[in-house]
Amino acid sequence: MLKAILFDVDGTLAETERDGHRIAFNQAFAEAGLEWTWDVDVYGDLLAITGGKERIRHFIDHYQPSYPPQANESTWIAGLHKAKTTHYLRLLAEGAIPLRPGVRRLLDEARAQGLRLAIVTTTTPENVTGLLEATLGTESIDWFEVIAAGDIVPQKKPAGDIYIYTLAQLQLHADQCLAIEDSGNGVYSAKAAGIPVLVTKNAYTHDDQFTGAVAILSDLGEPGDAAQAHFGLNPANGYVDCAYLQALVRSADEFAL
Ligand code: XBP
Ligand code: MG
Repeated sequence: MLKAILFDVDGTLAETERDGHRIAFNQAFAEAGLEWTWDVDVYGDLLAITGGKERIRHFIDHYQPSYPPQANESTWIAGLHKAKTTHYLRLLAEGAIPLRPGVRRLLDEARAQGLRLAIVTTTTPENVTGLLEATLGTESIDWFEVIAAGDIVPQKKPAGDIYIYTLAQLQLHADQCLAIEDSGNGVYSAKAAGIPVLVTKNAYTHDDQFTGAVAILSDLGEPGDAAQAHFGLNPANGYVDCAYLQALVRSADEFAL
């Protein structure tokens, strides 16, 4: 029986990457006097690496091999990432990043039905509260019993750490929960914790491997604006509601890839 919905953030609650994080990284690079610009395509490749600090280091190692190593590079990267977060929070506060279709509707229904809610993300905790405040209002932060984010676990997605941590915080079993994710890394992470996963794809993750997902949709859908089912159970109403999520959990074994 479904007890809790575990929401990924970037790409799932909102399309934060192309016009949010990517812009903020570029603004931080320019501010630091670096001639690095992550265009839409390069950023799409870099999204294979989760975590902004890890992504910067990967970029240096694989795209800027001649870049002079900084004394204490980790501290330097952390400082650059902190600047990026400041730019990203400003973009959020300016209302640059709306929620994806169906997110607000599903959150409202889940709360009305007494389902427990959690956030399970690789992004920095301030980015989560910044997105929630900008799109749902400050009080929405309290809708989520757990906000598991960023460096709170030793290994980020695709490792299962962040989902295992969230189950422990909720004191629930994996089969009492359902994760909603957008990426292959996210599916891998939730599956590593034994949690059934619903995927809502986006432009950046369209060609990811979602092995193990119980269903793959274009988005959560809205009344009058149906979600497209790419794999697994098709939402009876054309959009994801709590009854659909309950059906997914009940039949998770039957529909998994
Ligand atoms: C997506 C990520 C994050 C963001 C950038 O997280 O991998 O690293 O791209 O945020 P998820 P930070 O899909 O798990 O929400 O720069 O704060 O890491
Ligand atoms: Mg994501």
